[in-house]
Amino acid sequence: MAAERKLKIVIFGAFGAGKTTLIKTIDAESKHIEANCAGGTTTVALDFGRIQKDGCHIHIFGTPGQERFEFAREIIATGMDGAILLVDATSQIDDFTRHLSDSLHEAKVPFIVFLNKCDGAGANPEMFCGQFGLSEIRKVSAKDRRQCMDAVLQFAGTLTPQCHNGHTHNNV
Ligand SMILES: Nc1nc2c(ncn2[C@@H]2O[C@H](COP(=O)(O)OP(=O)(O)OP(=O)(O)O)[C@@H](O)[C@H]2O)c(=O)[nH]1
Ligand SMILES: [Mg+2]
Repeated sequence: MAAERKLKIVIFGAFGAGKTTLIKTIDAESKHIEANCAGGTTTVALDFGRIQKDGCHIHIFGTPGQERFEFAREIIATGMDGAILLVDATSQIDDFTRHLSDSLHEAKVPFIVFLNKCDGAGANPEMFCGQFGLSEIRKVSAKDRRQCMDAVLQFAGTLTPQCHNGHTHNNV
């Protein structure tokens, strides 16, 4: 019997960048712990979704974007094989997004930047050129299932599962 491959991918990003939306788009059965907030919702614990493709089980965790939930991000990040930094391409890059990018570089975790909300006229993806070192940057809309699946699966294909002993890729 062929061995099953398992990957853990964690999505980081500032408040309202679209992390929960992306996970809902790629997995209709995904789970979310959210609270009401200013006419919408905000993640107060985590999001969890799954994709299964060619014998590979990809577990995707979304983190809370509010800065005060740092402790939750640290717990969710434990043992991740790769990370996606989701950035709202309709606004300027903020300090918190820079902090997340620096932390992921320091943790030496493979990560990719998704510039989100590129479906909208207000998106300006060009302004992010050179903002994330050598990390790959991809334009997406978290509301477009095909785009999100392609982007996540292509990234997952570049990852090697880690030994999940709880000591890898922490402190983001
Ligand atoms: N037009 C457009 N709107 C989007 C897109 N992705 C997310 N949104 C909207 O952006 C808002 C915030 O989306 P969420 O998915 O809740 O953002 P989040 O990153 O999970 O936010 P926190 O959990 O609070 O950090 C919602 O109103 C979404 O509908 C997108 O690709 N295009
Ligand atoms: Mg959320």
